[in-house]
Amino acid sequence: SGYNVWRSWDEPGGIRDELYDLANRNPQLVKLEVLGHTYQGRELIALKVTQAAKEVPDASRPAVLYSSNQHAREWISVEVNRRLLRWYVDRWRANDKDIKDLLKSTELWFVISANPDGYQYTFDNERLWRKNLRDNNNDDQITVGDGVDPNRNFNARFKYDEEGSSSISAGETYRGPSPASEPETQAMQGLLDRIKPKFQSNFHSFGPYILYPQGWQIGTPEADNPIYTALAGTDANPAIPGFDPGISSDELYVTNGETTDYADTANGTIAFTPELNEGCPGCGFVFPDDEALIQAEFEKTLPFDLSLARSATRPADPVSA
Ligand code: 0X9
Ligand code: ZN
Repeated sequence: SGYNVWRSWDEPGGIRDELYDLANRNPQLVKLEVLGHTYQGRELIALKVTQAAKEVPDASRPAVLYSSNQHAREWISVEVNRRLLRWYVDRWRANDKDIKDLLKSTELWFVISANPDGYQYTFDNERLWRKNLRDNNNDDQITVGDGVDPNRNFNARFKYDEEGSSSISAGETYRGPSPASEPETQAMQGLLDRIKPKFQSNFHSFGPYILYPQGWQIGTPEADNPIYTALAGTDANPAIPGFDPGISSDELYVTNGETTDYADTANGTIAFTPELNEGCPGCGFVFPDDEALIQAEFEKTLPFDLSLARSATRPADPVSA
């Protein structure tokens, strides 16, 4: 791809290949599942990571879901989540007792690219593409007016108002024609309903924030669940250093049809949206192609990510980062 660190979905040795490779090399720990297919036919892939992954039925152990790349251009979310996946596999392979015990009691799920069509498009065509590749006007080509925002298409307060999502197909927050109309949404929403994770971390950029439901609320909402503050931390002591924790509608802006609102409302999943850093002042969605900076962003989030996994067997009394 011409980058030092970033890799596209399709390229040989790219993200898709890596996921298959990881599953093939670790059959006792990793199970790869194809949840569905995108408009352009790419696989929507989830990995389950747990001891004897292929023998134990899905959702037989308390689950945590780590998801990323709903928004095509947010490459840092792919790298942070991919490194987290590898970190668990490496610790398990190194016989780290703590992680081995964790992976006997808990199942970790990873969706590294929730929007592989859009992700590939940011490599091949338009670096700042956000949405999926629905052909809104059915002209058999992708142009500026196409795409649905995957993070406005969920079946939670879908279309609640025009502030939190757009009716205009060319809009960056176009919600799509109906709740879960998109293959990407069906895959994620279906997975959430099936495994009913105790916790979800849905990585986005850019912040730094740790956002949590409900995102649809207008005005000054109150936290409805103290577990959120216990895990995200406080302004003075955030679970990820330098990040700003808060209710998403209050901290950032209002959304509807949003993933973590769905996860929380439908299944009681405690679901966070870490908005990762931009990597340099003014970089925005274009995090620098710099190994040290990318690795540092991953390491910064690791204690928070781990706290979710460690809390899965005791969700009412979580272990903070
Ligand atoms: O708008 C989004 O979907 C997320 N921000 S991003 O810049 N990555 O596009 C935020 C979603 C969190 N929910 C709310 N802010 N309500
Ligand atoms: Zn995003």
